[in-house]
Amino acid sequence: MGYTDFNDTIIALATPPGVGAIGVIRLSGKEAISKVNEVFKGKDLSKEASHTIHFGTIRDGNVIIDEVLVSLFIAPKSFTREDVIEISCHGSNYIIQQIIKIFLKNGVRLAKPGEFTQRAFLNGQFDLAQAEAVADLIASDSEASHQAALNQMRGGFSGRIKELREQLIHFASMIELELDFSEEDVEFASRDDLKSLVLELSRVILQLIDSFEVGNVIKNGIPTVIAGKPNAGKSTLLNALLNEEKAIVSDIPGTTRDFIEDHMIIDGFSFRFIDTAGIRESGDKIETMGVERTMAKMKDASLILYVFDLSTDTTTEIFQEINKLENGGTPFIVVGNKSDIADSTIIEQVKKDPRAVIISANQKENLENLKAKIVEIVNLKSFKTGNTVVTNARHYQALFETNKSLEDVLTGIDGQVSNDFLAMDIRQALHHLGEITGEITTDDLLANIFSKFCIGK
Ligand SMILES: Nc1nc2c(ncn2[C@@H]2O[C@H](COP(=O)(O)OP(=O)(O)OP(=O)(O)O)[C@@H](O)[C@H]2O)c(=O)[nH]1
Ligand SMILES: [Mg+2]
Repeated sequence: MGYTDFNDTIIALATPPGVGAIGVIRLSGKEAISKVNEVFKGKDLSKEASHTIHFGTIRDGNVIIDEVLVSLFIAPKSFTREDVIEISCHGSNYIIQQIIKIFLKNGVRLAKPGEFTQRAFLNGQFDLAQAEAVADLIASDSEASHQAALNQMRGGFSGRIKELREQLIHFASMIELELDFSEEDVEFASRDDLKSLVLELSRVILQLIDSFEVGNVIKNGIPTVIAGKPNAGKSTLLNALLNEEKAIVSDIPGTTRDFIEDHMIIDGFSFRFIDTAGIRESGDKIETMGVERTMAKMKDASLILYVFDLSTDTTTEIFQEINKLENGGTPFIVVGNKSDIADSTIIEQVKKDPRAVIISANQKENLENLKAKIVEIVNLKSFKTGNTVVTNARHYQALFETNKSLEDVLTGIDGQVSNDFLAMDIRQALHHLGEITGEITTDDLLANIFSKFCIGK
């Protein structure tokens, strides 16, 4: 049985629960207009044009519940492509509950999570990848993640994939046709053309696969680890960047034992700053575990802010440490801290390294330069992107599987395997491609995707 029953009319609060200036309740389905008409006193909505707004009251019997504005969207010109009504009422929990209750009493059903978007998908408003982008768009909290989601919702890579998929379908049918004429040894599908199509498809898919790392980072924040020796001022720096006393600061080396992280948006990028335990040999078991975790975090980071205490570290120590960082492979910034109490000679020497920024974390000096440097490095890694990026793990998985099948196709062409094997591999690739845009779906898959949406979307 399908997840959606199209004969139902559904209702849900579309705005966040809780008190607000207004609340918007959304209905969608065949009976949306007639059900609202039963309790709305103002105008006969069945006689009104689409995309119009009407003032009136919602009544439960003779009792007025609220004065409302009703927006009318007549199928198919609505989000779900069904008749849709949005009731804007006063944003009190009581009013919202009362209004929804009236409709539930009158045979309207409470929407499941994501059911409005699911109906939009099933009615052909957009493909599956676009529907999923709706959820990402709602969840996006930075310019970059917003852009990636918006891009995808408006078509993104769906168009290109659809186009290549259609060409591949053409080849598949040609090869299957050849099977019917196998006695006669004809070739409808040029193997050279097929090969270049598969190579082109592979290229696009590999690009999308590569973009997943970037996409994932955009969605979840760029992991930026603050590391260095104990007492270097890492926690002070975290607090200064966040403008909040998030981590404990003290002059006792080894204060931070576990990592502490928080989000921050700089120049439209979402960062995940992670303060870590100071790196040193320690007899303390817990501190040693902390140091191990720091090392692991540094490996997974997109960027390391390596903090030096310019008032105690020597240049030899500092350049040795920089050497080690270079071997680690992760991009890093040399943060020379405590400029307020450090010698000018060491400051001048460290400054020579183009990756260095000299700051005073507790005096909040030169933090703007540090932020600019952070953004500069991130820009180099092209996390900001007008290009389409894959942010969705399900798409990533399907692309990965597609690519495997395409490799089989290529090996098949080169090894001159029989047509039925070739056709099978192509069909397999088509299957995985179709999973992305939703030409191939199962009820389980749909239920799984849409259940992650909020109710009312
Ligand atoms: N003068 C001066 N002191 C600073 C500066 N930044 C941090 N400190 C001091 O340095 C000491 C250590 O700071 P923390 O931020 O706790 O250092 P940490 O690197 O997190 O240390 P652990 O958690 O032990 O690894 C504290 O007493 C801070 O007040 C600075 O820019 N100038
Ligand atoms: Mg600390």
